[in-house]
Amino acid sequence: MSLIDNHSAVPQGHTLILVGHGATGFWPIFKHSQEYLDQQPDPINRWSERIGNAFATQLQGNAVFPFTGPPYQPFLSWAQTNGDSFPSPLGLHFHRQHGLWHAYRFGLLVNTQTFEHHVHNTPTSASQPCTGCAQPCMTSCPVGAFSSAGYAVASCRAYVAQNPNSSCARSGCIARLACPYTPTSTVNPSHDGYEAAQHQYHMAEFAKQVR
Ligand code: B12
Repeated sequence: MSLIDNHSAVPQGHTLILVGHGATGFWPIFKHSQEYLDQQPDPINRWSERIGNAFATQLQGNAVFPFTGPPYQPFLSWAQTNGDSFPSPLGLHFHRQHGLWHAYRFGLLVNTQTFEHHVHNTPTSASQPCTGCAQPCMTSCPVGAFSSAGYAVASCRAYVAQNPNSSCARSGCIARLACPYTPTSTVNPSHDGYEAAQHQYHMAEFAKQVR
């Protein structure tokens, strides 16, 4: 059942809190979780459900998840509406604080009244450094998967699947890594902040999807 019926509008009297993370912080916690360690499929989705539903219960609200679908809930459009992010040339969104290295894990739909003293719903505006950038992200993909025509998912996936020892598969998407912006949330500015195991996990999951 969808809590947000038309897949975009937040019901009146409710506030949607998007919960996600930048490059750092998530993996050190997640890698010790029961979901990661139990070797069952979709550990991040199951972790997100456990944590998201627990928060929702505490806040007497409901959790929504980015992976429920198709049709999928428009997490990135929601983030953009709030001024948190905007579409980068890659299609991935650029977050005002985390650059290209952010992802959402769940949303919390709560009664606004419960939060009226806590929620400061002032939309912010993500700065747009892509505009003046040489955009090395668009020219660094080994199979040219990103162009003005969009994202060639099949070429990207085939390359990663057939080249498990490539830089993309071992150290993360080269196009995403080419972004010169240093996230303010990254502890070590010379690195995107993901652990190698985190890159490898995400790229392996991506490579094995049949969609
Ligand atoms: C289906 C899907 C995919 C598909 C197809 C993507 C596509 N081009 O259509 C596949 C499997 C290929 C994919 C891949 C990846 N995805 Co993906 N994906 C989704 C998912 C589940 C649904 C997208 C959708 O149809 N939404 C419905 C529409 C209505 O939502 P929307 O907000 O209005 O639409 C926005 C997106 O379509 C976005 N968009 C447009 N073009 C592209 C291209 C890319 C590459 C991406 C990621 C997004 C994107 O712009 C729209 C708004 O401006 C979302 C989660 C979600 N619920 O949105 C994650 C999501 C978009 N993916 C995400 C990520 C991180 C990835 C990967 C980088 C994962 C990885 N490997 O680490 C890869 C990209 C490949 C790479 N080079 O590494 C993040 C994006 C975060 C960000 N910074 O922008 C999301 C939001 C998931 C999350 N938990 O946060 N993904």
